[in-house]
Amino acid sequence: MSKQPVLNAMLLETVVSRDPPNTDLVSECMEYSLMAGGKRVRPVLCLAAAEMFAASKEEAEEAALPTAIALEMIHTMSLMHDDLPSMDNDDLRRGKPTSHVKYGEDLAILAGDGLLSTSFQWIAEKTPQDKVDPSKILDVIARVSGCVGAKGLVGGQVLDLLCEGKRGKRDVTVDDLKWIHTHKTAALLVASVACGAILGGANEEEVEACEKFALNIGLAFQVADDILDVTGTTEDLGKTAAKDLDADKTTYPKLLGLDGARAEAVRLTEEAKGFMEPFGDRAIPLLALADYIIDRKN
Ligand code: GRG
Repeated sequence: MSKQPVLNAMLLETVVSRDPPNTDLVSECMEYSLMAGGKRVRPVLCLAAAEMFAASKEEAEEAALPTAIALEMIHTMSLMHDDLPSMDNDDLRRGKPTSHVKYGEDLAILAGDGLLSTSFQWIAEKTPQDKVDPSKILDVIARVSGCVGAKGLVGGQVLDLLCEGKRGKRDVTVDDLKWIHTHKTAALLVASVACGAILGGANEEEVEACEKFALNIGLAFQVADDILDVTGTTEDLGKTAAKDLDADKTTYPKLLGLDGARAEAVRLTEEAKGFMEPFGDRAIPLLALADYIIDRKN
C-alpha cells in the first residue's frame, strides 16, 4: 500500500492542533487510535476508485484525499467504540492496548465522537470546491453519513450484539450473519469505493457498478476476517489447528466450515471482479485490492 505515508501524514494533521499543547488528552487519544497501525484499506480503496475515473492520479488525490481521510477516521472510531467494555470489551487491538484501556472509557468515547465529527468537517472543508462540484460533495456526505447510521455500521453492530446474546439467546442464521456484515463491514467499503468513484468523475451507472463490486469485497473481507480469527491466516487451511469453532460468536467458518468459508470468500471476490469488467485495465488497482482483501495475513 504505497499510499500509506501520504495517508498517515494527513491523518496526523487532523489532530495536530492541540490546545493547550500536550495537555489535550482527547486529541492525544484520537492520535493514538488513528496511528495505531491500521492497514488503511478504506482510504486506499477510495483513492483507487477515484483514480479509475479521474484524468490523472494527481487530480484523483486532490478530489478524494479529504474523503479518504474521513473514511479512516470513521473506521477508527468504530473500532474504538466496538472495543469498549459495553460492546466487545477488548483489551488489545493490533497488539496494542485499546483506546479505553490506555485513556479510560470516557476519553475513548469522546475521542471517537471527535473523530466522527471531524471526519465530516474534513470532507466539507477540504474537498476543493473549485475542482469538485459542490453537489457531488453533498452526495458524498449523504452517502458517508448514511453508511454510519442505523442502516449501516450502527445497525450492523446492534444485530451483532443481539446475536451474541447480549439481550437474550437467539439462533443465528447465515442470513443474520450476512445482514450484520453487509451493514457492519461492507457498508463502509461500499461508501469508500462509491465516493471515490463520484469524486473521480464517474457517472451514475459507473458508481452503481462500483457499489456492487464493493459490496462483494466487503462481504469477502469479513469472511476472510473470520477465517483469520480461526487460523491466523487466510491460506494454509487444514494445516493450522482450528482454534475457535465452538466459541460464542457465530462466524462463517462455524456456519460453513473452513473450506466452505474459503470457497465463499473466493466466490464473492470473483463475482466482485465481474462488475469491474467494463473498466478494463483502469480497474487493475481495485482488482489487486480485492485479491489483497482475501489473501491478507492480518
Ligand atoms: C460509526 C457512529 C459509529 C458507530 C460505530 C461500534 C460500531 C458502531 C460498529 C462496529 C463496526 C466494526 C467494528 C466493524 C468491523 C469492521 C472490520 C472488519 C474491522 C477490521 O478492519 P481492518 O482489518 O482493520 O481494515 P485495521 O486494523 O487494518 O484498521
